[in-house]
Amino acid sequence: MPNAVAVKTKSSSMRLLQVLGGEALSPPPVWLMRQAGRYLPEYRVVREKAGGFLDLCYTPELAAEVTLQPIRRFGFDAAILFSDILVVPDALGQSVAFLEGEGPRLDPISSGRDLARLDPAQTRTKFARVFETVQRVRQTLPREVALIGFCGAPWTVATYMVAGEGSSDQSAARLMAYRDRAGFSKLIDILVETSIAYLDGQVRAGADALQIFDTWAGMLPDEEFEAWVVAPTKRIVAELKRRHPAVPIIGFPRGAAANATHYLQATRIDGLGCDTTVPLTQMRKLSESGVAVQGNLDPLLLVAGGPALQHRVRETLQAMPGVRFIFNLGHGIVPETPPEHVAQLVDLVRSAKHGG
Ligand code: 1CP
Repeated sequence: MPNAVAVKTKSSSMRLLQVLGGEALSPPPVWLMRQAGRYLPEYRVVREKAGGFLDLCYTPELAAEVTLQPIRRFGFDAAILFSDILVVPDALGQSVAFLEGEGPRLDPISSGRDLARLDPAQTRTKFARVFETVQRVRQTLPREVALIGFCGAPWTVATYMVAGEGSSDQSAARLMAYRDRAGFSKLIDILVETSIAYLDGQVRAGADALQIFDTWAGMLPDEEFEAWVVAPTKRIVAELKRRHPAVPIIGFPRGAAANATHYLQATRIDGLGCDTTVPLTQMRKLSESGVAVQGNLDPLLLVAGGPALQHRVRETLQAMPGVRFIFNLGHGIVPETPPEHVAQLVDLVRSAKHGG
């Protein structure tokens, strides 16, 4: 049975929900990962005013403003809550800092004993600020624009919690998982439970759809992929579906195309985020398993613009007639992106004629 059957089209005016609920639309709905951020001058103004990056995430008035900025400027079909996946460890009590130009720094968790530092009960105050942002945004957004809530998947969030920073090979988390399976498993359990509470609160506050970002899903051997990517995501999706059956969930297991069919069937997500390496023909095939597919333009094409961008957008749309497809990037917008190229992209997607 296609996963889509369970999802009702909550509001026929939201094109994103129509596609996640089972329809193929032409032109497809379009939004972009990291559509709010440093490439927008109006974001940089608010960011200065907020002080630290986490202060921005926890100030509902400002976080709501930067969530809405790309909607005003480009008219996307969906807004994504402005926050960060590392709000979860921060709210749990692990110290998180964003260093200018260097990325996040956390006080690393290196063994099961360090887990005593994490306290799910204390997440309430900080999460409440994020939920207030969701509420404010939903009140202001046009009816036809969907609001996407999100969290990082437990595996991806754990890679930052264990290494204390971003890493290209996630070796610290992979090693902890081999050396201290019980401790690592406990960390993943805490993240599953906390992510459920976090996403549940976002839905109650007005989020129309959810995305689970598993940015670092792509480096694991199959048993580890099953234990740390598939199983935790499945638990989160099952519980959210039990509480909110009409709210669709998009999974984004970046770099894991080889395992995508298993991932989508086991987790029962409604939408599959595809990274830039997934061939368009494979995206079409994946959609036949009963999910909407989302992606997967190379973010660097948005920096380059011009004929290369036009060519690829056309190719993408031509590959998707009749497919439940959401136009997006294969990973987040980079700060060097000229905003004019984003406006061009939205025009290209909206004006293209493709079958379907
Ligand atoms: O200085 C600044 O303004 C900070 C830059 C920034 C921004 C704009 C960070 C720091 N996070 C964000 C916002 C953000 N992060 C959103 C907002 C909504 C949107 O517009 O999309 C979302 C959904 C995220 C998710 C996120 N944060 C992910 C998953 C998606 C992805 O891009 O892979 C990850 C891995 C993070 C961690 C993170 N936060 C920020 C940085 C620089 C990083 C990456 C660190 C690294 O590993 O190098």
